[in-house]
Amino acid sequence: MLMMTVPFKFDVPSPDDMVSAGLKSSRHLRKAAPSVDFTRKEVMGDDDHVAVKDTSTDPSSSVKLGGIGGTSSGFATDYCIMGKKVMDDNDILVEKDTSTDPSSSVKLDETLILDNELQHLSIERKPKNSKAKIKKPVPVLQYKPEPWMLQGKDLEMPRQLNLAIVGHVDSGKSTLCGRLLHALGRISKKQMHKNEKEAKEKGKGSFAYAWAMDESADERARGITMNVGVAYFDTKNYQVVMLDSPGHKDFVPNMISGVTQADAAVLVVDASLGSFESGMGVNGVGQTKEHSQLIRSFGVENLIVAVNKMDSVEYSVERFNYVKSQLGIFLRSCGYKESAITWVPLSAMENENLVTAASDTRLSSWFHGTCLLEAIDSSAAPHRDVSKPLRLPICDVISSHVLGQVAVCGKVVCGAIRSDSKVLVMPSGELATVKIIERDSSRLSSARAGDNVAIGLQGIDPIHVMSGGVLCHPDYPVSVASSLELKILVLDIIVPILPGLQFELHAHHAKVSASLVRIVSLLDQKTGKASAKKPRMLTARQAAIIEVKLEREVCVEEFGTLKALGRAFLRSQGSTVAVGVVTRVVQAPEERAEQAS
Ligand SMILES: Nc1nc2c(ncn2[C@@H]2O[C@H](COP(=O)(O)OP(=O)(O)OP(=O)(O)O)[C@@H](O)[C@H]2O)c(=O)[nH]1
Ligand SMILES: [Mg+2]
Repeated sequence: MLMMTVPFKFDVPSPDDMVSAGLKSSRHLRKAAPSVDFTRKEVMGDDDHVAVKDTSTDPSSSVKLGGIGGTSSGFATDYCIMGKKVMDDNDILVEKDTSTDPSSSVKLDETLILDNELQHLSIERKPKNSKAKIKKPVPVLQYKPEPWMLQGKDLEMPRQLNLAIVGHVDSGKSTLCGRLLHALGRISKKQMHKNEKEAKEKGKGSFAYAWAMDESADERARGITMNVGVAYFDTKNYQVVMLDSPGHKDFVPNMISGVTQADAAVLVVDASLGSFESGMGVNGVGQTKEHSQLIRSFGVENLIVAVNKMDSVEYSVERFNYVKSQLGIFLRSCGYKESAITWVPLSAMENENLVTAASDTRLSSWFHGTCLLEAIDSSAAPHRDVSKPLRLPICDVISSHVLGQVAVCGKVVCGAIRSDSKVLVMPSGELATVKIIERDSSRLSSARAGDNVAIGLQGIDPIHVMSGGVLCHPDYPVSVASSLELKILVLDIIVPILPGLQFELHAHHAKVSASLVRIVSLLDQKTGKASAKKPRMLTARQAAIIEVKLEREVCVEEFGTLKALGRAFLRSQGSTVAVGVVTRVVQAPEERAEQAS
């Protein structure tokens, strides 16, 4: 039985909120393209304008696509994609032990993958007529994909690869992204020249390439990335959706939210003396480690490690080997297999080993592996699951001339969506008609699992559409939880976790205040078995089953049903205290009553 708890409300903004509010949330902006200026309410773009609804801070606020960087980048201009955070697979083997706790619904003999997808979000408005159109759900087992989902000319488009760029602050992530885009012709000469000139004028000449990604005035003034930036480029095998994450520790929530959609990741480390060490946390917590853990918890199994700034160590093979051995030990401890890590020494600044093999003999004399672009192109194809009913977690809600008054952005995590079909918008339970589907500004008639798209909706009041919600197949609504049972792994915390702890729970793009109702059982990390003793508290590195009460209903699925919607991050006082997976969804009472009737 659940303990009664008083719903938790943040009377002061949480550290995560303060970070996000200052940033208008960690939106994924389409970088190197006409961008959203969050400091202004309205900015007209050349081709279109976009209004971005930031339901987290001001439901009525809107901004329009404009051109901080002008429209000369050669990128399409219609809308911006926003997204936020993530966590993933820390494999803990857990065996079911119903003998100790029959109430726990932990699936035995399963590999626990702690996955997490977070996006900053705070939904203040309660939709009217909650769950108005939800029919009695059809059991998912009865679901069969329709023929159009498995064939059609849209399937011939290049596959998308959502690529997260992560790593310690100042390791050169944005510079690397900018360099890649420039080398691949995605940034015009004119735009590059402008960035160089302006960066120089501001005394930040070395950030000229990073400015292709860091477009806001704040980011440029501080010389750090705050929001996750999105840019596109093509390889032989993929259309890559590049997600440039912030490395600064204050912006981990944004990083998490940004990489929630990642299929693959590039971990950028700074090879220069002292910098690699600080990323590893020699003088405190380093984000090289934190990001590697988080990205693993999101289910990203293959990692490309870009050992950057090799120019600053004279392309020394000894330094590269040192970085590789030190970081390699840690990555293996996070659960990455040796064979799943590709090591690429490079210099983003000097454009060595990015899109072609190194030309500097100090590097080419000893490194004969793949350049970064080849490594990205060789990434394993993401699994596209169309066998399950449609789930599209809403990353953000926008409106534009092209897409219409109500449009959403996000990645289809399973199933497929087609123009002119109906979708169920959860958790409001309202039906809407899909009018437009766009992928990187190209119009599609349908989109399938794995596609990162913008969807224009019709026949729905915007009040019923919110980030953190989920577009579903009308007959198969996603679960809506008011309480959850979670299997968690506690991170390196100092203050123990006790029942009653109030925290923020992040699941895909949803964020909600929650409280720890009880610790069901402690799990032995080696055997995965629940210990007989009822723990009073949880400390660093412990694994446990817990029950949490949510202040507001959230769309989630059990991890065993759908991984992408079954991951959760627990954050308190501005840091991630635990990562977990949903083992049981306790549905909202009204929904249970409806289903019973
Ligand atoms: N020497 C050298 N400096 C580099 C290289 N790549 C980036 N830098 C410099 O490192 C600094 C930080 O670069 P950014 O690209 O902003 O780093 P970042 O990882 O995006 O930083 P955050 O997003 O704030 O975490 C800038 O001054 C860059 O010029 C490189 O290959 N060699
Ligand atoms: Mg950056």
